[in-house]
Amino acid sequence: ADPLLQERFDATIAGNQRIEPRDWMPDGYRKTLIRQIAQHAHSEIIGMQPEGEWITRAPSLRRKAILFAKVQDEAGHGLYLYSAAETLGADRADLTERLIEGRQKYSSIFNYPTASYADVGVIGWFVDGAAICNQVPLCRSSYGPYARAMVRVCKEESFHQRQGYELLMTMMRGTDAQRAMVQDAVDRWWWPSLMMFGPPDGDSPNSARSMAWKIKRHSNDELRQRFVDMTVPQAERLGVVLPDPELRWNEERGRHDFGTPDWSELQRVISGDGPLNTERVARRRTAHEDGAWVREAATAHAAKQAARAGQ
Ligand code: FAQ
Repeated sequence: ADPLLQERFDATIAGNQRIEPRDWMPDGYRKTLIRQIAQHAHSEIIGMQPEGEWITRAPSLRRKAILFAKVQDEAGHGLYLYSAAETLGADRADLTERLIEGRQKYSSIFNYPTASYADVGVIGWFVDGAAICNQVPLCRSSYGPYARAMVRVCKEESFHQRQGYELLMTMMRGTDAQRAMVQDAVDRWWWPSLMMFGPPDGDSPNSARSMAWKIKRHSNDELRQRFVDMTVPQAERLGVVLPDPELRWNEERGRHDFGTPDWSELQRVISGDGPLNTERVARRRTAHEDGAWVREAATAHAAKQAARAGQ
């Protein structure tokens, strides 16, 4: 690389300025961003499925309208993120192929089943809560289009988290059976939610470089800790027990101590062997194939418009 270009890139990063699509950037920086942004986009799109399954079974019109809005927001997030990846030279059709062929990852969390309507609430509370912890710092990520996409995404995630918590509050005011459903969902989602932040820092091969480039602003363990500290008082308020006997306030650190997630489970789920990996990807593949006629029609329409404009 031209040393002057590298120098300018380094100075931009050091000065907390933004790298923009037309700026020179090292190949590794571009590749890392495409990897992370594509995985993030895929997560939003696959992430529509666990809750989407409950749209036809929502307990009231109000809950149905809320859930519709949330799942549509996730589709929107996926689309902003694919657009951000395109500014780096990635091709959207190619990214989708990689996802449905299992060559590109998406978040482990979306491979778990949703057993009851309480799961919709707990996903909002935990999964969107974890997404907020992870993504608020990404609003200061060094790559402009990614950072700007995160601003709107985070605002919508806050609404998602609140709707989940409000749903759970309502269920906790209900019957014993409803309270048991909430506790059961909390028990099943707690550890997988902690795994969303990625492997522990010592086993996170990408972290050091991504942090030096200011793509990531905090380590996986730091963000996991923030999530625990944020969630514990919310659990108390709600009246549920987080399923970790080692969870307690550490006066000296001013933070919570907590147990160790089963990292072998995370590795299994990431490598494709989670409870619903096959079903999630198959559903995405079917949706993509069923949508072929829409893409063909849109392409034919665009070609006609272009021909007309050229006349
Ligand atoms: N699942 O070296 P690191 C949402 C992979 S929120 C699957 O630490 P890195 C909102 C990692 O890719 C969820 N794979 O990697 C929503 C890497 O593999 P590679 C999406 C994981 O990138 C809510 C390898 O392990 N959010 O969608 C996971 O520095 C409700 C080694 O890991 C984002 O994507 C995992 N949990 O840090 C939607 C946020 N953890 O690529 C619907 C942006 C790690 O080398 C409903 N991404 N891996 O083959 C990030 O912040 C980072 O990419 C991390 C991983 C923190 C996820």
